[in-house]
Amino acid sequence: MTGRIIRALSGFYDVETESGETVFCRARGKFRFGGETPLVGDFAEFEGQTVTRILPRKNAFIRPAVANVDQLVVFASDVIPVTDPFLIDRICVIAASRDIPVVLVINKCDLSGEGTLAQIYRDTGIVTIQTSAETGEGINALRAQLSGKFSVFTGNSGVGKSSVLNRLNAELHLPIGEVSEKLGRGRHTTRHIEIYRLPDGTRVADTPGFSSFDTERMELVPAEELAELFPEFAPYIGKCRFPDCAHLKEPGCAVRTALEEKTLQQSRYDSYVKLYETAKSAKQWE
Ligand SMILES: Nc1nc2c(ncn2[C@@H]2O[C@H](COP(=O)(O)OP(=O)(O)O)[C@@H](O)[C@H]2O)c(=O)[nH]1
Ligand SMILES: [Mg+2]
Ligand SMILES: [Zn+2]
Repeated sequence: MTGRIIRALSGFYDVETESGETVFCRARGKFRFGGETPLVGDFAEFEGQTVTRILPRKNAFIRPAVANVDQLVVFASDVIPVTDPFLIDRICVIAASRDIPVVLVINKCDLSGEGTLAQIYRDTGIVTIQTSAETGEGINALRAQLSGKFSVFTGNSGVGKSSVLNRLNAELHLPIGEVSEKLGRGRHTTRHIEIYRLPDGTRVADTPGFSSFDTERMELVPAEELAELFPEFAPYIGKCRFPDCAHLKEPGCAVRTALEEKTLQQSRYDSYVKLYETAKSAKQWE
């Protein structure tokens, strides 16, 4: 039989069958499918209660550890906790480099209204939805965006991923965390990755938030590929004086001109430069 792994906990797997049942499985022996560990989102063959084979993946992430993702939903907030736009940009670039669509959800808009993040991302070409798990604002727009796909919720702890998922399906009752007023940081209430079912074949994986440890170990995209992964840079690429312009300090740079004219957002450009420099210095150490 084949099914999809919807939960993984220390060597045990919940597998959803085609008929919608959940079978509790363990993996065969000391599990190594040619070095691959089964991931949440994997389609797998199983016999009885043993997973015997992982089917080829469309894509896979290590942080968060999920496979066969249709879209990544990056959660952020302008208020307790404040999301660093660099974290958003970093995730967007990794997803774009693998052709995985991204949706940016700016939650807690009941507390912040049209805040800083909405302004930064308005003209980036990134699909952005403002939501409130408190008032329900934007929840239907998000529901429409999720419909029929397998989406993975990601973002820093405490921004409201689990709260929004509870809003999307009132039967879930996922535990939510307190955000410490003092630290402005969320606690990691969600400790594992699990796929939840919504109507119309919609699937959503809730994941624990990122720690700084995770972000330090996120994969790097080669410096030369970065500019094309910022969709709003597109009109300027190829218009710089030097064909190999890195858009850093070169004279006659169309990207920097757009920045000076405020057509591009400083925050996005700063992320580009930071990612560029990180990728370059990592390469030197190789
Ligand atoms: N005011 C307000 N609080 C929210 C909203 N969404 C979540 N919270 C609160 O933020 C805290 C963290 O929520 P949680 O869903 O656990 O965040 P997660 O770590 O991203 O899953 C909880 O105290 C929630 O009640 C929202 O839209 N508005
Ligand atoms: Mg959570
Ligand atoms: Zn340039």
